[in-house]
Amino acid sequence: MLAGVLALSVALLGACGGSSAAPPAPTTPAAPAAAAAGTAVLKVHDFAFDPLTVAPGTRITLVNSDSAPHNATATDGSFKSADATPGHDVSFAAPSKPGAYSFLCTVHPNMKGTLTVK
Ligand SMILES: [Cu+2]
Repeated sequence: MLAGVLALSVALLGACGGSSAAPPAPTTPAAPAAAAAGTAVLKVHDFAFDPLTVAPGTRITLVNSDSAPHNATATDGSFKSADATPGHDVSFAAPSKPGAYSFLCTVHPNMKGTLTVK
């Protein structure tokens, strides 16, 4: 009986320790900083855009917290998002050229914002 317990212990130790099989490689990109690179969130709430500064070409997600649809359309035509209906985010690419881009929501043209690319 004692021998059986010892044998079991040895087996468990062997299973835990000596295996040369590598654990799953730590390739999961869990770092928040890395995930944030190249993407940004443009928040819309109370019929107003939050100001946003991004790097050229950043993928911007328009997150709409209002009960009406909104979009972000550059007044110079350099970008245009689809309509973000409530609870349905849309994304678009920031211009590749640095600058301050005025934009508006074509559903509510009095909604204006500025996207800074640098
Ligand atoms: Cu709107």
